[in-house]
Amino acid sequence: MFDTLTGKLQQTFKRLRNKGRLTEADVKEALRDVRLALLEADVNFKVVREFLDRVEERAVGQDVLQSLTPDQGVIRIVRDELVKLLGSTPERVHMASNPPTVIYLVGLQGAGKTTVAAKLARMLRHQGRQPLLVAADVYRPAAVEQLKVLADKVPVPVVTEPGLNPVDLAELGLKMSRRLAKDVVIIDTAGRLHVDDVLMTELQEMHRRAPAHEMLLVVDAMTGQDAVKVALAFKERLPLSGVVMTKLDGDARGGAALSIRQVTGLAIKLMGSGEKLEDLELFNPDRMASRILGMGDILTLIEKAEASMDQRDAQALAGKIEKADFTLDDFRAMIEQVKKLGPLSKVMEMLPGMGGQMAKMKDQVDDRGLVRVEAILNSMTKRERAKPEILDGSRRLRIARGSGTSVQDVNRLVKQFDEMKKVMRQMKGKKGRSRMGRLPFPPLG
Ligand SMILES: Nc1nc2c(ncn2[C@@H]2O[C@H](COP(=O)(O)OP(=O)(O)OP(=O)(O)O)[C@@H](O)[C@H]2O)c(=O)[nH]1
Ligand SMILES: [Mg+2]
Repeated sequence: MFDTLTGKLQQTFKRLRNKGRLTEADVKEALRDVRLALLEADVNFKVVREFLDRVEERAVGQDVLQSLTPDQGVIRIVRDELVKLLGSTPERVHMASNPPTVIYLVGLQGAGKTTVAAKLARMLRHQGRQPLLVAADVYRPAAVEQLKVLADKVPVPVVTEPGLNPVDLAELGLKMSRRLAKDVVIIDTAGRLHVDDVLMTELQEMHRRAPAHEMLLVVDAMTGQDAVKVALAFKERLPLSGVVMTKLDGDARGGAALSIRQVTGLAIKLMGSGEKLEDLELFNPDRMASRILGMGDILTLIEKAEASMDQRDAQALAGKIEKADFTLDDFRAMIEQVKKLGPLSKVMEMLPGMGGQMAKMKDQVDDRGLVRVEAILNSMTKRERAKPEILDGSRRLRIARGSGTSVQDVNRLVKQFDEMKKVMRQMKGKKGRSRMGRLPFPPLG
């Protein structure tokens, strides 16, 4: 996410750090680099100017320059202002006090509306809600089928009715939700190539007959400032309540995410970070600023771990780690858990210091390492996993053959495992570890 921007900002701050004492001129020079980085990232020029004015006013003050760590003072100010740029506090998708909550997803062709509809249904289901999808894109031939396929995976029911127009479909969706006792109606609407009058009039009519509690504009982060223009045009005609920014996993430059709030006043409420159904996150300005500055996003990572882990498994595992009574079988279970967090490259992106320059490294860790470790573990017998000390030369050779790896690979794994156990023994009894401390990462193979 925003690798180029993050890399540039990190370089700038590194130069600042290497200077020790800072003069006003040093800070101004650094801020010129920040300006360039933001402009290259396609952030709206007016937003950039106002942002830097605010940062500069605070950063060249004597209290910053004469502090013991002026570089950190400057970085903190940039971070603060970035958070403000992104909207300060997270804004949620509101639920109606009197259900069903009606949520419209609107936007241009290919922005990600249909995908977001299914992702949002999944997220709401995980929160204990009962969503219903309405396939109101009757223009693109395969649109209804696409939504149904995604909805089946959630799973969540879809309202469709051949021959009905979008306005009638929205109304039918509302009626069906009452009949089926669903508390959220998510309406997937048709996209257009450009903002056009027919579409806007139709959406207005839908809203008149089945009023929206949330009308979310879905925009593609890769389209940069165009996304901002689209948002302005939609906002003129429709009561938008927020933005869903998609494709933040791609090599978007950051311009759309960093400008849309300032230019349109619309809050980003959700973000899409991949093609899979679980790749939808609540947008959090504070965490996003940290990610942009390469400071990582440990909080999101912990939340993901907690959401994807079976609590009982996690506790049992933690108990074993605490007692240093940990076998290769447990190790295998742990790898399963880590895999649920998503591809390793994505996990690494959320670790501090992994943005920018370090981002190159993340291309080198891939999930093949994990797959190899798993293959080796699967080729062992249950007894071998429970008592790795019985792994002699001939057993290791058999395991290597069985897993399509080499004896060296097997040796390395056993050695890494021994080392992990050693660490666990050292940790044994130590209290007050962080939650992440209970989740040591397996070797990458
Ligand atoms: N990488 C990535 N791809 C996404 C994301 N969201 C959507 N996509 C992909 O973008 C393409 C278009 O998504 P759709 O959900 O069909 O977009 P739409 O707005 O419904 O498009 P129309 O119905 O044609 O207007 C699909 O191939 C999706 O898989 C995302 O967050 N990341
Ligand atoms: Mg669609």
